[in-house]
Amino acid sequence: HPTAARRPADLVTVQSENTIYSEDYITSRFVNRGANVVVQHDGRYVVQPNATAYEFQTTRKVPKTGLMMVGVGGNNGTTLTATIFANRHNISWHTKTGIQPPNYLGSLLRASTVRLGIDASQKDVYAPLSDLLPMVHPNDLVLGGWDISGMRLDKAMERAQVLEWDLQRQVAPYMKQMGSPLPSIYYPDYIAANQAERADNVLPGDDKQTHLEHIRKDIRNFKAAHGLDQVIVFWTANTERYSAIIPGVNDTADALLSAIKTSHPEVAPSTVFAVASILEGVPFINGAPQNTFVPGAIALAEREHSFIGGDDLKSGQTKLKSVLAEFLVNAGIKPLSIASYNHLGNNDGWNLSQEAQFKSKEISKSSVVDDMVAANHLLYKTPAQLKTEGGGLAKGKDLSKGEHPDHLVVIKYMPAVGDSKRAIDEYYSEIMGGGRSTISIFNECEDSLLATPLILDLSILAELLTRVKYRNADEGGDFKSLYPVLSLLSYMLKAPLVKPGTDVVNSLSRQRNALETFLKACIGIEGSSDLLLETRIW
Ligand code: NAI
Ligand code: DG6
Repeated sequence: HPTAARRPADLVTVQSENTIYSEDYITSRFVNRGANVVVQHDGRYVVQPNATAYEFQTTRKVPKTGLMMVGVGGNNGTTLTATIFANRHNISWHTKTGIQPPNYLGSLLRASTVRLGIDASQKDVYAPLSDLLPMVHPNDLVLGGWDISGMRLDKAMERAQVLEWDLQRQVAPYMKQMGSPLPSIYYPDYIAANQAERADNVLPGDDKQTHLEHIRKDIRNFKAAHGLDQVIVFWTANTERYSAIIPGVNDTADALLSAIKTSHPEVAPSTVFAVASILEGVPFINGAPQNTFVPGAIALAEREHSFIGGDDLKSGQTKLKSVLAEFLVNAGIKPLSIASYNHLGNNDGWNLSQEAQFKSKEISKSSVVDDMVAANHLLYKTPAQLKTEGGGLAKGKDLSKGEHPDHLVVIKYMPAVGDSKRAIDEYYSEIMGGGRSTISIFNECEDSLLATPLILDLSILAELLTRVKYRNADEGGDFKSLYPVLSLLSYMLKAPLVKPGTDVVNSLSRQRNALETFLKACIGIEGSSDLLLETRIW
């Protein structure tokens, strides 16, 4: 398939003493500016600005990259595979409204731009985000993966009922050529019982160590068979129940490895895949909500310097929530309750109709407003304020983490609507003088068409971040890899995994800003583009 770059490399070139282009690397200098703050007893804030200079070094050669999806036979897996074939082979299809060309709408990298600066006539200049640094093009990803359902991919695409028939018809021969997914790990109590009927492609036995070794070998074989430089492993399989965190079982790297050796029941299939990827040194991303990354898995990733990212794709309702909740709180309006309902009729919805799997999703969907609420103690009292000033809140609320809006998440399985999820949200807020504001939202769209571009963004960014190294500019020394938990991927994730002990950022605008700032830093551009100082002075 075509792998030649369709556009010249380094479309964005920075001319500055901060940026050096060599044959192999882009090296940039970036000053990270922050502030240390001390809140005094009398409530005053004492702020000391700080600045640390870093150098970033990005390898320019884009590796030949494979994407191995766990759950490749599902709605996301087949939709992504078919979409890449459509784009790669420039397949358009007939719909009732006309001819639809292929595209990657919904992908931050392929369908959004970033402001670089102004031109000679003071007009803003925007470039595609994907042009900032050399990145894998989605069309060039070599696809493969596992599924507990052995259905051939063309048939699995049909089963998913996501794509228009005329598109399915045209990509089917390519999907057929890919054959059936690799057999996968199936521990029945981790996913809903209703999934058992499709589990006809499973690794034999229940020895978790053998399963781990099998998956490691699959990754190596895939890499060798396709002559790949890099592989990304992506969990887009069913949502699992949470694993219990048990000291001595999954709390440390060694405990987790020996729990796999002894086939402990609290090691999930997704964790076996994560461990396999970590040990193979390939990035692993969890697109579902369960706690795949038990503390032992994170510790193992740290020890092996292997990249991980997660959890759960932030595609629709939650993405909007991470905008709206921030808008309200930052506007000084106080959400009192947020009620989110949705119903859908795809296999994901069916799996989530079982309590334990719903619980995993409920947790990831509910955590998304926490940081916004915590950022405004004028609206929401902190635990310390509650202690000194008193609570005065509704009964039956857990105030140990401070004041918080009521937050309800309901998901119902409704077979008739298939992949076309309906999401209904109500934001009920307090405004000035005891007034109330109610915002209601109804959204309907194909779930998998929102989710699959995120799989691409996450995979492509994860690959890129493996090629970025850094060092302290004043101290010098060797360039080092980034910290293994790739929190820069947060924009695409409902419950972002971050370095233990650091704060999670859920705000969509802050997440995008962080990513954009980082990519710009790698080419030596710094500064807030939204200040627009030149437009505010004489
Ligand atoms: P799906 O149910 O259509 O596909 C999941 C696939 O995983 C199925 O083909 C199933 O046979 C397979 N599977 C289950 N356990 C497996 C295992 N241990 N190993 C290999 N394969 C296994 O679901 P869909 O819609 O593709 O979603 C996939 C995941 O992504 C779900 O966990 C879902 O909650 C999550 N997600 C989906 C979003 C969406 O909008 N579609 C958005 C956010 C997250
Ligand atoms: C129903 O909530 C099924 C889920 O898998 C969601 O569709 C998925 O997590 C996307 O959620 P959201 O909140 O980002 O639209």
